[in-house]
Amino acid sequence: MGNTKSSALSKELLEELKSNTKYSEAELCTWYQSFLKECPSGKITKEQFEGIYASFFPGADPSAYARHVFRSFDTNADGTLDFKEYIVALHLTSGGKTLQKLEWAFALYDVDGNGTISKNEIQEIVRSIFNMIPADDQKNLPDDENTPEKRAEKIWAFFGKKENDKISEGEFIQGVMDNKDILRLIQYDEPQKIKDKLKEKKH
Ligand SMILES: [Ca+2]
Ligand SMILES: [Ca+2]
Repeated sequence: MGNTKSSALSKELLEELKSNTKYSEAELCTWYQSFLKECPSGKITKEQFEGIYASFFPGADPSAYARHVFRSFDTNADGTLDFKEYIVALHLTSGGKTLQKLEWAFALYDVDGNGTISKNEIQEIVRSIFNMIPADDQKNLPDDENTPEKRAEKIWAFFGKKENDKISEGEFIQGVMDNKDILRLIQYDEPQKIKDKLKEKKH
């Protein structure tokens, strides 16, 4: 820290990020500078990440969802998000390709990271999403998806699974691609707003 090396992106990382995202070299370099300004250590901790979510959902409890999102972005599982993981996250949630987004969604739902999704894992993520929906909006949800249990049940039934079955990554991606209704049920739309706000902050 503090030396000139830490304030510049390495060539390797720059090339890697350029080829894996839609961002230009200039954008990446600018973001790296603001990233270091906000996180001088070069890493975002889970607490900081939860704090960002909390600030965008003053009337709700996004902490569980934020923890799951954090886990899904922390690809090397070291408990922090470095610049690379942060940029991949930004790319995925703002403009990534559908397939990449669905791979990420699978990782989000695969809570224990064992490569399949169980019904419990669906329930857990859906519950964390519900914590972010204001009570007033929950009242307007359709009757068969207005509780975490019902919504999880609906998703599970769509995949045609029995209670103790598992959903593989391939099944998950294909299923969601084939059915826009399931896509709507597995996601929470609000994070796009968060991304927009984060982007505003950068300019
Ligand atoms: Ca990490
Ligand atoms: Ca799993």
